Amino acid sequence: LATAPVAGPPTSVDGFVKEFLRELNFGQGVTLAQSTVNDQYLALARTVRHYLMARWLETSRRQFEQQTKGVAYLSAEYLLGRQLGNALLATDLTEVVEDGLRSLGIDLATLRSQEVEPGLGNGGLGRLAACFIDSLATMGVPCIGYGIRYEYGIFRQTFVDDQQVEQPDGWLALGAPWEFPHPEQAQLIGFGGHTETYDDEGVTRTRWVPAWDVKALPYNYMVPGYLNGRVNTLRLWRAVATDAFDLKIFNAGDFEEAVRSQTFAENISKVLYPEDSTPQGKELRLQQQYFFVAASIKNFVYDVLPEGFDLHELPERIIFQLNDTHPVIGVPELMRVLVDEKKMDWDEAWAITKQCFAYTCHTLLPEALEVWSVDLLGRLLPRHLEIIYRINDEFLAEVREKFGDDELRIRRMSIIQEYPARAVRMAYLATVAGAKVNGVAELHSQLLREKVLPDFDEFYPGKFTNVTNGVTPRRFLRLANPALSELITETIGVGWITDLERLRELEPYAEDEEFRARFAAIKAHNKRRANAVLLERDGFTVPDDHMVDVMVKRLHEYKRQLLKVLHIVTLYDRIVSGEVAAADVTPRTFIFGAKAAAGYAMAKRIIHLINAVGSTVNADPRVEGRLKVLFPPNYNVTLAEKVIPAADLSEQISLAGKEASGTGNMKFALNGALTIGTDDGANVEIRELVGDENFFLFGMSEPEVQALQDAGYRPSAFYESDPTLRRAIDLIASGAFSGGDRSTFEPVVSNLLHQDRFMVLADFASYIAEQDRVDVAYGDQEQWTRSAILNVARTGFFSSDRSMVDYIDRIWHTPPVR
Ligand code: DL6
Repeated sequence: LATAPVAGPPTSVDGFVKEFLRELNFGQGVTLAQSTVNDQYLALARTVRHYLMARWLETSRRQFEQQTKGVAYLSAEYLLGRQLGNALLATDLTEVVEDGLRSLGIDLATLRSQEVEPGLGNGGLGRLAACFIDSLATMGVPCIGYGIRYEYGIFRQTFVDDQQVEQPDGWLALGAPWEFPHPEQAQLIGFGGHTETYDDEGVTRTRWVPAWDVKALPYNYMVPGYLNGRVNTLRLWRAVATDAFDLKIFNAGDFEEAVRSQTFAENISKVLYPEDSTPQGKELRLQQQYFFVAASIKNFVYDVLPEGFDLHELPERIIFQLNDTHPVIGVPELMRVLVDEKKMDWDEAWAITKQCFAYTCHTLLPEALEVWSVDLLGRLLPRHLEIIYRINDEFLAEVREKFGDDELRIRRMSIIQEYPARAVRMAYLATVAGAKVNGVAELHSQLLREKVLPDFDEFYPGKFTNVTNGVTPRRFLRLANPALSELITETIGVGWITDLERLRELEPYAEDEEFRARFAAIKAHNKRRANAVLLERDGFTVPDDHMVDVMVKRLHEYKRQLLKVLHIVTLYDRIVSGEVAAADVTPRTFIFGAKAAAGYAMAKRIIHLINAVGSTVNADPRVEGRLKVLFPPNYNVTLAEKVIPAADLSEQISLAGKEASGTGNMKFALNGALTIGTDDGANVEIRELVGDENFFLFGMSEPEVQALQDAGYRPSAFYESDPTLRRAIDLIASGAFSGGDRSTFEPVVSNLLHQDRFMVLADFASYIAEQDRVDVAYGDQEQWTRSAILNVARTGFFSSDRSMVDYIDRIWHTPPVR
């Protein structure tokens, strides 16, 4: 197998049926007549796997043979979404499978809905990682994605009395047909203990003596390229105890104690931290980070590289891309491996390490920049702390050399923060060690350089760069929107699926009446399709003639779901107060999707408020047929694929300067929704590309935000001077949405009036005015559809394939494998 190309199974309908029945019989151990939907789904997944297997083996054989430079994408999160549809697309098997299953009386769509998506990520950052590995496979670039196989992914959200309740997400319970465990490639990962020096033939060396260790078991997943015969690998690590249990203690009858170490070890990969943009700073989290990064580096150095590989050539062979600061502990780990294990000279090792890492920052919120207390690090990873200290000493000596003894600057730039507690600034460590540092949209990269890391930008000219995020057109257009994909392909050919800029060729069709009619019919079709899903999972639907206005993303104050709520309350108030006749209001359904981190109290209150406003609005006959608020719980990739193609309006309303990029904004525009948004993150680039006339811009720009901040922001001043705003806030405060209870949302109201960190009140008037323009624009359906088509035609730039080209050109310099 290592040398011969492997033949795949037949791709005829008959061939497929045979393979499928074989899997059902021999894999699941059931006859067709006995089989459940889950049996059939598992058998189908395994059958499709067969079709990918030859390509997978062949891809890794060639990558090994050619030893070209590859990417090791280190990410604590991969928000993959369902696998089956993507695997069928990548192999062009959808029709064969559909026909084959039909001949057995089975509906492919039913089996597809049986799949539980692996929710191994929180939001944008994890989904971005999934898009990137898809693109790299499609472009034939060697890449291993490394991460954690969480037993429980992002929690399943339910609502009880309008409030979020988190349920565990046991995504593995019904079987995990896409994974390949490789226990024989397990790695031992140490923790705690102490370091000691010893004499190694006249050289004093250090070794780390960990106090305890866990085993990291790799689970491989296929990452199929689109119709190109390539399959890359995603390798996720699971933690297990080195000794499952202590038999002596077990025999003595203390069963709990006997398995204590097992439970302790397995906790490391038990559950995803459900935090987004607010890191936890918890010991288990650091354990997770070190666990997966150390296992990945060991795996690469000891198993992936050929025997006898000269580690001085490591930078020509691999780039470890750090997806935010979560994997940054990999920097001292590689140093430890090179210096302590491979006995390399420190300076040589550091020269190599600095070329092997690159760092992507995904935030601007100061509280989201990870720091680890020196106490904790020293206790859990004593050798790594020593290495970090030395890196810092040498770095600060260089700073002194360049800028003199400017103590303030030294303190500002030190990797070790002294106040309020001694801690390691992981973003600084990543910046010092990274060959390149990038932000994820033009504005974000600019602010990163100018505001977050200005000293470093000055010290390292040329180190900072930008790569604007992207989304995979396979999943988010071709799979999610089959009807639009068909129209596009019929109009401009299929090339757009791997060359999304070709969507530009659609531009002239915005003026074609027949094309517009078909485009509009597809939107209507997608709304019906979303309705069928919503009806089945949540029991509600969007009325036929409504504008579909969607805000789906993690719940965070900076994203400003509250601004959206104030808009809804304003529209509601206009009608019920008689200011506007219901008949004059554009019928709209507002769809929210948002999970709040379990420990983020304000975010959970906002979810409560959205649901409460929804309950009141939806039950009020005065606004019936005009306003509707839907909040399907448990928004995830699977739901996104149905809701986004149905949207007319995309809400991207964060305070300028706070959203690093956003990727939902790209998915909506690509699927023909118009955006109402601030000049923030990638919205800026979307607006520039689609044109001002096809984008609803509102709110302060980032410099205006800064100016208001500097002048002293007083939210109450806006409340006092804007009667519309006052009415909306007073209505919430009055208990109108909480059964008359004024206390329920008092914390939300009082936060808005007295703090309002993200300036909801300052942007309110501008938002309402722009929303009124949206209503007017929606009244002209022909023009609206023109704009929607132009949004699709002009947003090909946001393909993650383009992001990958930028990473390759600006950071990685990795060629595709022949
Ligand atoms: O880059 C992916 C994604 C961006 O699109 C979002 O704007 C940004 O909020 C998100 N960042 C995080 C930060 N988490 N941490 N650390 O999730 O990244």
